[in-house]
Formats: sequence, C-alpha cells, structure tokens
Amino acid sequence: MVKKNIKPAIEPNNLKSEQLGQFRDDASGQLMTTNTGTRINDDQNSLKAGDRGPSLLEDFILREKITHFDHERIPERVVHARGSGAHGVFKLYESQSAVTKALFLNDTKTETPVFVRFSTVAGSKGSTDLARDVRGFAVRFYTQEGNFDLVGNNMPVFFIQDAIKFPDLIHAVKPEPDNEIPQAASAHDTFWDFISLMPESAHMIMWAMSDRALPRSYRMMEGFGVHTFRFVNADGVASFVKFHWKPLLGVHAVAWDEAQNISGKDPDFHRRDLWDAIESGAFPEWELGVQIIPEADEFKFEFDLLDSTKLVPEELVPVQRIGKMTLNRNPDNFFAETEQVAFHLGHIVPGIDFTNDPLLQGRLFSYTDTQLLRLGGPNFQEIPINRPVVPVYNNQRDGHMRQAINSGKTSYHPNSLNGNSPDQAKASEGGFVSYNERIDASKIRARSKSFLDHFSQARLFFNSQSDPEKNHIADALSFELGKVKTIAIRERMLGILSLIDKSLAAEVAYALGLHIPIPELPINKSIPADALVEDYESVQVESTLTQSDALSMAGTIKDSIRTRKVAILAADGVDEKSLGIMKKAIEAQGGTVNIIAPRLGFVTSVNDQQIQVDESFLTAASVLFDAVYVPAGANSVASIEAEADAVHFLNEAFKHCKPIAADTGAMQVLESTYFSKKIENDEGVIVGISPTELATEFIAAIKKHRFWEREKPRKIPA
Ligand code: HDD
Repeated sequence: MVKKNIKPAIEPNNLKSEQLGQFRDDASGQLMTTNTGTRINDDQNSLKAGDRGPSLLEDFILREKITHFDHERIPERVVHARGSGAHGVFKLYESQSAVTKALFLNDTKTETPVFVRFSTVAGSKGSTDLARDVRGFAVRFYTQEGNFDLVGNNMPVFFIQDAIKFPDLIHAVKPEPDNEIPQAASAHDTFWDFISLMPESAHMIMWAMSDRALPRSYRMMEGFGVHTFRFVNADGVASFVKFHWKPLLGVHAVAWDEAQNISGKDPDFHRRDLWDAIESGAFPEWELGVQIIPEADEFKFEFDLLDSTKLVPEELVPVQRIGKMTLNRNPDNFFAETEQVAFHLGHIVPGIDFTNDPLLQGRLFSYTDTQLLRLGGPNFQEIPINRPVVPVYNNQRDGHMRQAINSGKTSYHPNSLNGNSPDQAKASEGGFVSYNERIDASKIRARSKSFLDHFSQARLFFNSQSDPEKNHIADALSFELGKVKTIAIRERMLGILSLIDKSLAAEVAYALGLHIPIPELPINKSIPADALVEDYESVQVESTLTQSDALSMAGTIKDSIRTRKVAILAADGVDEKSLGIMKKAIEAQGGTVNIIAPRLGFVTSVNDQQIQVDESFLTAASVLFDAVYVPAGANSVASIEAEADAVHFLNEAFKHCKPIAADTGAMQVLESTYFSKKIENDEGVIVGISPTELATEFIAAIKKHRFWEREKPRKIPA
C-alpha cells in the first residue's frame, strides 16, 4: 500500500499577508557586503595601479557592482507597462456556497491577502498617469487554495472580440513605428485607422472617449473582470458570472484639459495619490460585485455572453455586493513587487472556471508566455510576490534561477520510491476539476453571428450619459480625430459614429469641418478573405433597454470629501481665523489642506502668527487640487491679487469646474478673475456668507466634485 503524504491545507486564519514579506530585507544598521557576503571596506574607489593609474581587472567588487547594475532592467510589459501596486485584504460578507465552492468566497472569517496593480495600457513604464486610456485593474487573491488572479480593467468591455486581433490593436495604439510618436496617446493615425476598420470596437470607443478614461484617482474607479466567467458549486452546478469592483469613494474623473496639464505638473499623479492615501491611513476600498446568470439563461439576452464587447446591463442582472477589498499597505520595493508581479487569468482556484469567450481563451496563452520573456525563465512563480501562501508540490524541476531545493530522488509521477508523492488531489481534497462542458462542434475558424451587432450597446452607453458626459465624449472624439492627419480616416470614423448616434457624429463632423459620409456596411476590412460579405453585414439590433443609470458617472456616490485636496491661497497678512476655520472644518471631514503662498517657509498672519506654507505658486498648480479657498486679510488678499500665478490658479480651477470659496474680505481677488461676472449664478462658487456657513457650504460643494454645468452649453448642428 502506497503511503499518502498530503499536507493539510493551510488553516484559513493562518493566512497572513506577512507571509509574503518573509523575503523582505532591511539593511538598517548593517555593514555593506558583496553578494557573497564579504564585507566591503571601500565603496568609493576602484582598485588601481597607483592612485592615477589604470583600474585593475582583479577588482571583484567593482566588477560585481557594475555587472549587477548593467542587468538591472527587465523588459517592460508589452502593454500595461506603467503601473502602481498595493497590498491589502479581501473580506467576504456572506458565503457564496450556493454558486461557488471557492473557499475564499465561502468563508466569511478569513481575510484573504491581495495584491493589486493599476495601470495604463498604451504608454511606456515612465509615461504619464493621466493619458486618455483604459486603466488596468489586476487583483491577485492569495487564497487558501492557491492564487486567483482577476485581471480586469476599469471599463467593462473591450475593443476586440477575438484574441487574434490583440497584437493588431496594440500595434495600432502604440507609438507609430517609424518615429515612435506619440507616447501614451491614442490620438494618432494608426490607432484610428485600425478602429475605423473595426466596427466591433464601437462600444469600447464610447467608453475610452468618455470621462472613464480620465480617472480622478485609482481609488475612484470601478473595476471589471470583463469576460463572462463561470462559477461552479460543490454539487457541480455552474452559473455564469461577471465580476465588478465598486469603489466606496464613487467614480470620478478629471477634465481633459486638466489631465493634459497634470501630465506636465505631476506625471505620477495617480501613483502618488494611491501611495499617499495608503500612507495616511485613508485606505482605498472597493466592494466586489457579482452578476450571476444561471446556465439556463445563457441565450436569454440580445447579445452573446461570450462576446467581450458587450456588458450585461445592471438593470437586467443586478450586481450583488459580496465582499470588500481594502488596500492597506504600500509595497516595500517597487521592482520586487509591482514590477515582478506576474498576473495571469489562468491562476484560478476550484469553484471558478473559464468560458469559451475567444478573447479570454487567447489571454490564457498570452500571460504565461509574456512572463517567460519578462521575468527570464520558468521559475517566476518562485519570486516572493508571485508565491502562493499555500505550499507548492509538483515534479517541475530546475531552470534559470531555481530557488527551491527539491530533495529526494523522484521527480516523476507515478513513483514508488517516494510513496507516489506528490500525489493528485481528489475533488474532495481540493483538486481542480475542469467544468464538464459538453462541446459538439466542427473545427472552424469563424466568428459567431451572435457577435455581429456592434452598435446597440455603444448607443445604449451614449444614451445613458448625462449632458456634460455626452459633451465630453464629443470633445474627446473631436480632439483625437483632430490629431489624425489622414482625412479618409476621420471620415470613416464619422461614418461609424453616425451608426451610434447621429447628433454625436454631427457635432464631431462640425468640429472637424467635414461632412458625414454614408457608412458602408461592412466597414470591416478585416473580414476573412473568403467570407461572404452578407454574413458579415452588421446585424442591427435595437437594444430593448434604452438607458442604464449604472453606465453614467453622474449619479455616483458624492457623500464625502475624504482624501480630497483643497488649496488655500495665502500670503503675509492673512487672517488666521478665516484660514483656520476653513482648514479645521475640511480636515475634520477627512479632506487635506495645503497652504499655497508666494514663497515657501512661513506666512505671517495679521496677528503675527507663523503659518507653515506647504507649496509655493511655483511648485503648486490648481490641477493638482480638488477645490480652492481664499481667506481674508487685506495684505494677503492684495499680494494674491498681484500674483499672476495665483489668479491663474483660480481661473484654471473655475475652468475645470471645481468648487471655489472666498471669504467676504477676499472678494477682490475673485474680481480679478475671468469669471468674476459669472460668480453670482454659479452654484460652485461660494462667497458672501459668514466663515462658518462658508465652510459648510464649501464642503457640500466639494462633495459634489465638479460643476460640469459651468461648461458652455452646446448647440449640436442638426
Ligand atoms: Fe491583457 C497585461 C487586462 C486582453 C495580453 N492585461 C494586462 C494587464 C491587465 C490586462 C490589467 C496588466 C497586469 C499587470 O498589472 O501586471 N487584457 C486585460 C483585459 C483584457 C486584456 C481586461 C480584455 C478583456 N491582454 C488581452 C489580450 C491579450 C493580452 C486579448 C493577448 C492575447 N495583457 C496581455 C499580456 C500582458 C497583459 C501581453 C502584458 C504584461 C502581462 O501580461 O503580464 O500578456
């Protein structure tokens, strides 16, 4: 009888995120050594033949140091190269055992450690955070049954339906190959050339041109698993599932003009925001939501659940919030953790399974393949950030940089020399059993006809937007297509837009000075060589749902000013009471206040108090803040008014629709702005009331985030 040697699964409550930190190294108070542990006596000088002589090859310290330095870089990710990570925990509200047997979704007592990496898609590793782009939202759950990676985005749909088009999409959006221009931007010919020939991207383009592509913060974005996945319960019953992340701070955006300015003033804006929030203890939180669709309902919808260019409207299948993720610890080392983390949709646990979505299926190949190049070999799972918190036993051996010292003689299965260990786990022992899906089909290279309606959900999205959001989409398209040099591409895009919404197409055509051509269906030049055009003619479906509130950001949570940044403009002679009341009121509600003055150091108040300055007008910019306040104090007010950068600060904040408040004694500053005549009618400019009332009203305004109605009302040409 062969002896089984199966180690018990780790006890849920022993799962600690510190387990991931067992490799952490702290050099504080230590002496310097070489990599082989020899203590270094002189790290300032290379070994030479005489103090003015040539360096010697013998210098093992110099050679080791330079060699390591020469190899410091690894290839950046081919997409999502720019990112920021954080550790945290996931806590389940209620057992989901009815739909999935995944233990981390059954056990409400365990806090499952997570590591999250947010990213942009198109730009290089050092590019700006504020590009108009999709944001990656990749979450690793270190569960008691192994790692589960939910590698999603902040938009619920994707540009393409089949993974075979992914290299084309990315080649088109990346900087153009001849001159490597532009960095981190889709506003160029090759991107729109491709998109204008790919009507399946129409829905995603609406999202990418919307304010969702310009998040105020990673902490204020939704996340989506995008594909339809499968849940399987202990009885083997499967249902379809869509994953959502709902931020507790609501979903908020910046203005496009603002985004472009932030890219200059602070290209690390989102990275800094995430880092600072966690350091200050204002831990970002999201609820995990699921839309569950019984298998029997697979064909109940007007779209195909396997088509990643479609979402399941929340009105049709409500999102149930099943748990909460809290990000509570910054990485110790960017490279070791954020850069080396290797996400993969194929990192999955029993109770969760794939569907036949052709985009998902292709991804299942791509991620491991990409890690082999990026991380240099097959042992990347041994890197601390990639290790599961449960033990790993198999017969995989050797390879570059192998860390494990596998003992014993056997590295094969079956074996008798080691009691047949490690042995396979039965389903009852937690072994992963793929869902037993019946497939009866011909081998065929084709796209299902159920994938061919490309416009109804693009229209649903557009129709669900508030007026300011619609205007922003029209502006974004006018900007992006305005940067496209080839007129035929602009025109082809107008044709596509006219199939989504005629008024949108008309507004963009007006901005571009073009007429809308009659779109020819299929616009898709990418149809297979021998395909019948009729087969590919877009199947025009009119969605029965004409509007979905969940698709607009207008109705999002606006109930708190927690972690919002308020600028107070001050100079010598500031009235400390007028400044202090506001500062205290904002901080009491979790907002942060920065005093901005003509120079760094201190300002002296009207009663000779020294007030610390956080930033000068030289280092600060209104685009880095959510709101602005000008306190009273005759000399301070006069200096601010005379400071061109201060007046610009206010003008820009107004242009970007931010709340602005001024003490009655500071009105003269607002009178020097371009918006002085509009103050009376503007809900977001708070003036003319007592300091305490002012604070209350200002805080209420900050909660609303933006006063978009301030923007010019549009007249869309007929
Ligand atoms: Fe992907 C990275 C999300 C389609 C191939 N992808 C990557 C990351 C995210 C996504 C968030 C960054 C992970 C991290 O932070 O390290 N990708 C998506 C989503 C998609 C999608 C939501 C569609 C629904 N991706 C997609 C396709 C392919 C890839 C169709 C290839 C066939 N993605 C990759 C990749 C990357 C990657 C090349 C680059 C670095 C990496 O994987 O680790 O394998």
